[in-house]
Amino acid sequence: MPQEFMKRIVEGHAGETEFHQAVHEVASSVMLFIRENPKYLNAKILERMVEPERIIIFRVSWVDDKGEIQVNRGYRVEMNSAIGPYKGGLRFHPTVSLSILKFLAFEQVFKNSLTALPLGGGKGGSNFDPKGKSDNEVMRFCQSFMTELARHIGPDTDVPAGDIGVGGREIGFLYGQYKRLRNEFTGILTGKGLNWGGSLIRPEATGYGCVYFAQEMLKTKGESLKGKICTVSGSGNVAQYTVEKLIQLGAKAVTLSDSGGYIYDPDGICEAKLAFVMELKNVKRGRISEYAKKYNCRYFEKKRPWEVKCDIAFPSATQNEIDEASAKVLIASGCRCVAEGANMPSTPEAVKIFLKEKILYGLGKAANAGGVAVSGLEMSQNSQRLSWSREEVDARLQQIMIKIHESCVKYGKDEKGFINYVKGANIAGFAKVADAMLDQGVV
Ligand code: NDP
Ligand code: 2IT
Repeated sequence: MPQEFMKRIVEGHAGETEFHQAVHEVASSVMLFIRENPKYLNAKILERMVEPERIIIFRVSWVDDKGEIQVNRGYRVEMNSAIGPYKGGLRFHPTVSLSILKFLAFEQVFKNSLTALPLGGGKGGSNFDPKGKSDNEVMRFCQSFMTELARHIGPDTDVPAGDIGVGGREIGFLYGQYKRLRNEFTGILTGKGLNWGGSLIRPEATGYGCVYFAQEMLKTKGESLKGKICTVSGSGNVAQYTVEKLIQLGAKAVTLSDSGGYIYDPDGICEAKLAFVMELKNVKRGRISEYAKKYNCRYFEKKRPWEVKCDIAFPSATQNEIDEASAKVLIASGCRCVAEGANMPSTPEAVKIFLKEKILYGLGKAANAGGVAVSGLEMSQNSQRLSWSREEVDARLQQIMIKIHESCVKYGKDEKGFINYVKGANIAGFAKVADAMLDQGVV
């Protein structure tokens, strides 16, 4: 059945390799569970889950600073609304395609289910590249993008947020345009500014949550983060707050990267150095190589940080950034834990190695669920028209990450005590959505 099922996916979604990869991982994890529970088989739950409920594709025209007309493509993949309104980020990056967004939307369904909050799954974005664009160009693009998207979203229908290339600046421009079009001040996006409906801890949530998840994984071995050498990829939202939490918990983060290469700082990235990175990346929008110049450490052009010896790796940049060769190097150098801040950063071959070596492998849909979880909390606060304190949101985030870890253990622990987080997260995420779909009939 798995081969036949995958054959249909590959034929029916031709050329969408990232989507095939994400479906294959979930299907392999849940096949046995489905066979043991024929109600899911008979109702063709998995067949229905892989078919997006709706996909919107649209033209985004805008005028650049030179007065030239630019045309991009916009998307929203509304994957599954069985347990709540579609929820998931928007990605602005030149590599954005239907395959990328379908894989991300599919992952999001299971991730959101794991948070135990009422959130369906979706993802959207554009092949627009914010790099090198002025603030005004980004604003004009966002306004054009939202002019179409606004017809399809709503606080009880579909609530987008940020992802690669979409941070506080873009969410602001998108929100402004939505409000102008609809004349409504509602919680239509998450990751909003703090004085116009945003939640405290939302910017930090993915990185903090990923470190909390790593902490839970380490606890199962009687270990803690204190003194651990950590490699981190990326230098955007997720990477920055991963490093911040690692510093707070006494671990030592020694790398950061961007699409140009990585920096290796054997002394560790301290608070002052992190503040420099935040200014560099979020305000000046510069390159991580500047860090190496400023702090006199090494920069490895066009390379990824997995060749640096570490105890724990935090891939926090993009999909398929750890391949088979990198996984082998990580294992050989003594890495015993991988916590994925990014979505699907490890290739299937890399995952196979992590499972074979029985390391603590926390896959993205469990480890990085803290971001969307706090987005869910932002929606709750917006509905109440209240703002919760930093402490309250952080405490809830920690609790959610602990519960996600427990769900992984429930479905992923074998008789010898090994926890297969891939199996655990996929089955736990699947069961809740599947049961809701059964209850709601053939739709
Ligand atoms: P940002 O745009 O803030 O940062 C992305 C970082 O990754 C940048 O340093 C960027 O470098 C690097 N990067 C992006 N694409 C590539 C690439 N193809 N090759 C090498 N480096 C690359 O995004 P986020 O930090 O928000 O997202 C990072 C990852 O985390 C993504 O996989 C995202 O899906 C995932 N994620 C994000 C969540 C969130 O709340 N933001 C929640 C859960 C998961 P450069 O600047 O050179 O492009
Ligand atoms: O991949 C993700 O979970 C996100 N980019 C965050 C989604 C959200 O709705 O907060």
